Amino acid sequence: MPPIPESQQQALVSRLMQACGGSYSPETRRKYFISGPQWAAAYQGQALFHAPTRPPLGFESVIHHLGEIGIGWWTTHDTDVIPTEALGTDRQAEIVAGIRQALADNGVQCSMVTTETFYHAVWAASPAAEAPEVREYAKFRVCNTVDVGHELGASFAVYWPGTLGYYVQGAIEETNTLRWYADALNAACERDIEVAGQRGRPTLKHCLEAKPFEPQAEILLPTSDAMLAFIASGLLTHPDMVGLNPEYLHELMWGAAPRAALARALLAGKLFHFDINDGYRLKHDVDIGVGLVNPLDWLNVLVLLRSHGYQGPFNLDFKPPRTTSQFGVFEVSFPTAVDRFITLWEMAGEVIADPIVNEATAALKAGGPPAAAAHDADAITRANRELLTLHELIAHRLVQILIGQHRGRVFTG
Ligand code: GLT
Ligand code: MN
Ligand code: MN
Repeated sequence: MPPIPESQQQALVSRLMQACGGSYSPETRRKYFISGPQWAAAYQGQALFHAPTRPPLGFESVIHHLGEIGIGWWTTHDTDVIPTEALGTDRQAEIVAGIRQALADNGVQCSMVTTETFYHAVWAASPAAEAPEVREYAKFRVCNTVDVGHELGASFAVYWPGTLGYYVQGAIEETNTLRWYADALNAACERDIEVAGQRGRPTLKHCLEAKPFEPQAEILLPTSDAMLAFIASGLLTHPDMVGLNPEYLHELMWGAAPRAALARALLAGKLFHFDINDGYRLKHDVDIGVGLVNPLDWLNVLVLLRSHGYQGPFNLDFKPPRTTSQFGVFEVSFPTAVDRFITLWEMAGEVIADPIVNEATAALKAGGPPAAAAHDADAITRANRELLTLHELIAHRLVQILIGQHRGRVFTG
């Protein structure tokens, strides 16, 4: 192939996108509770060893593109859209009014707001630092985010306490830090009760998000399970208002089965919100688009969620790769992520309705004939021996559904 002139490269990408097929209409996409984060769309590709590869992007452009694609909800950190020095000022009110306008103009709603308590130098020793001024400032920040959330019509607030941990041992006392962190969350819940009352709105759902490592070496609340223990620890004054925002990759990062982590959250009644993406075990938070790495696991995750009535929010917390251009972020990255999610979600419905999966599952639950002696381990084993092969058959069936083999798709060479 001859070199492709720069002026023809976008057209080539668009033509191949069309050729891929399998995309849903914006109307169909809007039926799912899928949200697009400001920080994902505006991510410039920077990292510790990486310079940015894309230009900065404001909320007007992001909201406009999400509306066009058919992503009906938008999420943001306070400082993704409001400069740190403008927080809580008249300038904030102007910006928030501009966001409301952009949302209304593009048919997009704000579902979630979150406080950046990790990027600015003030958080070097975490939002629950020893210095009381830092902790008071953290309270101001989370309360201000609650205000912004109500102003924008959000229903969820997320907390990722990125720097709640340490690099070097012995410098902090963990129980103090956790108590201080709880103080900030308690302040946010109190503020929420007050503002929701004034505005006649329901209170927000406050969702804790764990990440096992990065940016600190050691993290005090590294997993969703640690967060559940924290919620139940007695440190929170409104534990009923606080639940989880698990992230698929963050559970995978520490070596967990994300589906099992979600199951534990469901049992606790704390699956409030879900960050969807993909990546690899025991590696960095690469935030790859949902289903690009582990589609079979994703299918299984969605079977669990669908069968427990969890319908969203599904927050596209991925980072378009550095190799993707600004044009590609909205031409390829976001639409393909949404469309893979929708397809996997609908396939999960197929799994739930599949006669083979259902009969196999029912047979496993029915078990073999009761053994003559209830405490005869060998007899019980024999009575169920052949049925247990169904585990592998079910796993095969899930792969068949994933790759379309259940509909006769075979390799023809
Ligand atoms: C950051 C983190 C994400 C969180 C965001 C919310 S910030 O990008 O890695 O997983 O969801 O604070
Ligand atoms: Mn996340
Ligand atoms: Mn992540």
